[in-house]
Amino acid sequence: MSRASDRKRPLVSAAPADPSRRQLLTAGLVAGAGAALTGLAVRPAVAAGDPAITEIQDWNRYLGDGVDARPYGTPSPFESKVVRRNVAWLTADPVSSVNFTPLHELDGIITPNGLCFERHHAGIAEVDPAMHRLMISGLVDKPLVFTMADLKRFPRENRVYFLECAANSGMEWRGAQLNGCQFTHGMVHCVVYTGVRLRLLLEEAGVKANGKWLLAEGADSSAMTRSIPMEKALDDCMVAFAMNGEALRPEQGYPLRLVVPGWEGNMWVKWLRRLEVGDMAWHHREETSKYTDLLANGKARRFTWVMDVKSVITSPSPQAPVTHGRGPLVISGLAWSGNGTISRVDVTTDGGRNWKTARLDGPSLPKALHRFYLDIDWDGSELLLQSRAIDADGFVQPTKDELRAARGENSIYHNNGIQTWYVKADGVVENVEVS
Ligand SMILES: Nc1nc2c(c(=O)[nH]1)N[C@H]1C(S)=C(S)[C@@H](COP(=O)(O)O)O[C@H]1N2
Ligand SMILES: [Mo]
Repeated sequence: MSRASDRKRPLVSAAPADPSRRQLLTAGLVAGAGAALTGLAVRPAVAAGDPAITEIQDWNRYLGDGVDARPYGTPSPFESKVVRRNVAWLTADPVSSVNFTPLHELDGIITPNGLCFERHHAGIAEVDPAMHRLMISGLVDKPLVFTMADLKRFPRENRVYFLECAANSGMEWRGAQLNGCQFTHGMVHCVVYTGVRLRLLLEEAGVKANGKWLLAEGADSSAMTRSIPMEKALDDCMVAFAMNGEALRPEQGYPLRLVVPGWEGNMWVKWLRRLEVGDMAWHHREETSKYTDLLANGKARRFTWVMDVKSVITSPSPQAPVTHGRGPLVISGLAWSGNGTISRVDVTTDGGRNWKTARLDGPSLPKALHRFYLDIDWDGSELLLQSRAIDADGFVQPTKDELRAARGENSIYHNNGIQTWYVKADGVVENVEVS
């Protein structure tokens, strides 16, 4: 496997955080947070003569748009900074590239459709659904071709799943690099999928006894052929035509995508047009150098499909600094595991000396994002914030040092190490590492 030829390897341009300062942080940090609050004493900052109270605003004076003005609603113009962003130096060309979910601006567990990160190998295919077909071929009793209308006559189901690119956090393997959870962790999204259980379609075609693998292929010009073991295909995979209640977005594979719950994003083939049943993994034929994890000794891990337990604090974070000074502070973040549900998230404010159990809030669904909070009374001193997730199978999110000890620093994929945010006294937040 040739590393230089891997298009996903980032062209590192920024220097990692200054190691001398990192030591200083570890040595000199004073625990900055008091006990978690039960009743919050938020003292609203009301100033005498506040124009928001004393002045009549335009929206109070004039009629607004009518119900015919916005047939498809979009966010308030005041939210215009909440957008997907890319990192220009990361890839040579935006057509084969990635952008990132603005995790620091979101709450709850569902990613709005227009903010789901995009990863394309050959740009967005604009597919006419009337011309779209899904073919099931290969080692089956009865090869089948479905139209979209055919697929919508199968019993359907709704499931909430996260999708994480295996390269998420891949730029952080050698040290803190990108200043914001949008960039360090934003290759993940979580939506409600509506679709048909893949098992139903495979049963319709009748998989032969030696049919052990599926080759999934997309209709875009990259085709994005991926091999999927039959046990997974028959377990919880879906072919989905809707996300968050509406048709898939073109960016996410309209009109049809494969859903491979808990497994790395590259297998979730978009614009899905063909499923070929075979007796061996296509990996063995043509893809031996892709989606492997290169170790320090030159060997590579392969077939690392499950996305490991992981979490990140989304606020405060470098793009979401603390602007209100000391007092009550909501620490909020996301946790997820490809194994199932999250059973616990611990949060530290002092770089890992003391941990508190965060409050998981909202639905706890297997292979979906989980939202956690820790409500603290910030005394205004420096914080080193970290979160550590534990999944229902007992897997504990490792530190970055533990990961590097196990895998070296040549990897791109599967970096689920604990993230550190350095909150300064003025509320500015920076991506750092502590050891
Ligand atoms: N047909 C097709 N499917 C694809 C891709 C692609 O380029 N073409 N990219 C894959 C990769 S690497 C990832 S991480 C996910 C990203 O899904 P998203 O764009 O919905 O975030 O789609 C996967 N499916
Ligand atoms: Mo990916």
